[in-house]
Amino acid sequence: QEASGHSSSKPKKVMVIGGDGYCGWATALHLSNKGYEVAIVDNLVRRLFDHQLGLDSLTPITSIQNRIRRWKSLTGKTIQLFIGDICDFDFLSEAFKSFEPDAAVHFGEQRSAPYSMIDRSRAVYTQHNNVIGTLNVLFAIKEYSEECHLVKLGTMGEYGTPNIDIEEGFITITHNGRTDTLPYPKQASSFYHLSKVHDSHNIAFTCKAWGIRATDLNQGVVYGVRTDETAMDEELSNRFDYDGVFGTALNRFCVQAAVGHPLTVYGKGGQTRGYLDIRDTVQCVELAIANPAKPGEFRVFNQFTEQFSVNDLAKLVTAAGAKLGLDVHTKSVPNPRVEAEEHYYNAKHTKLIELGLVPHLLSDSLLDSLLNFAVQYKDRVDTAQIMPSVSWKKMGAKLRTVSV
Ligand code: NAD
Ligand code: USQ
Repeated sequence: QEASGHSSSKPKKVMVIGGDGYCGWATALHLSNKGYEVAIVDNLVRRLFDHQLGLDSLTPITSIQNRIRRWKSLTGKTIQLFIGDICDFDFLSEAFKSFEPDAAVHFGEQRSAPYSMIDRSRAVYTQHNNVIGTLNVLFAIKEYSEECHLVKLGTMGEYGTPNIDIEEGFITITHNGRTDTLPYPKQASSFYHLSKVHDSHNIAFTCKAWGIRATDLNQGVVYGVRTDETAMDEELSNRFDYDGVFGTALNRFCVQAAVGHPLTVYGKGGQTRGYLDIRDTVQCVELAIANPAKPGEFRVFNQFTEQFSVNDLAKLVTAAGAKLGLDVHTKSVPNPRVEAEEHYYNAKHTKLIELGLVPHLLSDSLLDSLLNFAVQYKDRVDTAQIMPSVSWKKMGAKLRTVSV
């Protein structure tokens, strides 16, 4: 499809910031496979968090250098690599000047809500890393690649759980007889989710002030592991987090079922969110790049395919486990978070479908394969990492050290 913006040429060069992470690695390979020239920018801090907290991916992952070498040897395609911190503007400037991207996909943030709620230092780190990193990307685009389209990973959690339908970014309100279309109200519920709200405001402002072209992808919770490209070779394996800090709901439940740990439903389990398969993450990002925002346009897409409550997920995993001979139980865990446990939830998600997204819906066969995958790696599971260890209410200024 032809680019819809100012320049009608198809974007060719894509910078994937955070390209060593879960969504970023799958996306970098997918775009490379589709013929885009790809550069990964990453400071590898996600690997450092694992070392600091004593965590590990369920799947063994090799170094980013080995990953890229393997990709080249299998496909003949080159991925450039810039190792550094996007909060360091000199580094980011060099990467922009050297690569000259047509699009920058920005995954490179601290993305765990529990991590941001460990203590003051982690809350401050998260907001500094995410907000300053994104500001630097905006300045780099303005200075060095004015035409570059920013595709920024936001989160459905920016909206919280209001008692009305959630729109895609904007809501038309009539107040005292006058009508306007305004940013949808934001009610994030962790210092991490709030960092995304701050990012969205900074991006919207620079689109207006400087004419930046941007797409904010408010993504739901991602599940799954294999994509066409990461499944090509063991050295291309993606990471898969199951621990109480970085693991997300459905991925965690599959690993818990595989090792015979009760499924950890927090509180009443009515917490409802939008979810999507990682194969759709890569598809959505590709669609956003191929159909760029216009100069000065701030677009918001809600990037998820289906809504589930945590109780729905537990039921689905229990039934899928039974088919594989796994005896799956659920345990209600006192909720370590502060969030509504029974609430209305109905979020729009039509804009990516209109651009051509064909969703991979959560199916029995996908659950079977995810569970089989978890069973395959179950000897690598450290069951001590499964229960949640971060409390929204108990966090404070005191530095929390990790006890052995
Ligand atoms: P991840 O932690 O696996 O990957 C993030 C990557 O960014 C890591 O490789 C990390 O080293 C890098 N990074 C972080 N800060 C950086 C910095 N200052 N400079 C350079 N690199 C930096 O996370 P993910 O699950 O792949 O998520 C990617 C993005 O998608 C995040 O912005 C996240 O908020 C968003 N998102 C993720 C999910 C999900 O379920 N995983 C859902 C919705 C939105
Ligand atoms: N939950 C459980 N049990 C668990 C884990 C989670 O009941 O073992 C509940 C949580 O309390 C929450 C819901 O499941 O109500 C989702 O939690 P999660 O950890 O799967 O997801 P979340 O913290 O929201 O964060 C993840 C990603 C984040 C992304 C977000 C999208 O880590 O980067 O922004 O999903 S969204 O949820 O739409 O905001």
